[in-house]
Amino acid sequence: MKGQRHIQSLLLMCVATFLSLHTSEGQQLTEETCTVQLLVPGLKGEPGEKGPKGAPGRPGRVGPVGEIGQPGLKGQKGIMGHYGKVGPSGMKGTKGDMGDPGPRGPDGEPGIPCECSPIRKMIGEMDIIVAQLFSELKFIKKALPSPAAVAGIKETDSKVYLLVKEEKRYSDAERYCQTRGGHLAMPKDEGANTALAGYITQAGLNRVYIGIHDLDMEGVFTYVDSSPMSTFSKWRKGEPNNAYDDEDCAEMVASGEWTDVACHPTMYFVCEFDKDPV
Ligand SMILES: [Ca+2]
Ligand SMILES: [Ca+2]
Repeated sequence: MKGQRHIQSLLLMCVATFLSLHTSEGQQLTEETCTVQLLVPGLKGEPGEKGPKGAPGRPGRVGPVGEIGQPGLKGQKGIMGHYGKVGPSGMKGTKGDMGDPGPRGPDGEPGIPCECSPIRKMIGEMDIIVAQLFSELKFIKKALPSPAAVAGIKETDSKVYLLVKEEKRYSDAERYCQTRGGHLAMPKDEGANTALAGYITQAGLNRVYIGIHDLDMEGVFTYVDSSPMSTFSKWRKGEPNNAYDDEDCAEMVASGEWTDVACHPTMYFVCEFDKDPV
């Protein structure tokens, strides 16, 4: 390229020279000048010294996407991250211990005057009665030998006797005792009979109904609980005599002896109750 361009420049110089000579001096001179100028290029010279390093070229085009690589080894544990959001509320806890008492509150409003003088008077009277009863009870406890005496009853080892100062027929008297869980008194040995006799005497009485009768079969006395009269009896001399053919019940007199009597007259009586086994 470089050589061709050199030849072209030489040709242009020849043409220009020809045109200028053609107008002033003649054709012969013109031919001589061009012949010298149209020779071939010279021999190739020796290679020059290596030039300086050129400037870096422009970056190439972006290459295709490469294949997915193999997973790498697990890295080391990172540093602690930021705190997360606050979680939902937990379950209600157990009740704690009671706290110290608080300070005293302010005084309340004054109350409305009540019209309760009658009630106050009644309460005052009751207070007096209670005090009197308390005083009497204290005296009785001190004066009497046993609680049984206070209650108006008499006790033996196995029985509790209650003298009832209400006049009743035999059947009503027995019903009264049964209603309270007992029977008319049934002395079945000398000890029980003596205790009953003492009870009657102490009360200043002459006779009471006891739980003995021959209502089921004339002449055959049994206890009111239907138990038979086997070994013990305390009939007064000449009794039972079934006087007027109308004596099917029994009473105890102050001496402790028994007599058969009619069942319909009313008189005091003694109930007996079994003691609860201790
Ligand atoms: Ca009889
Ligand atoms: Ca009789």
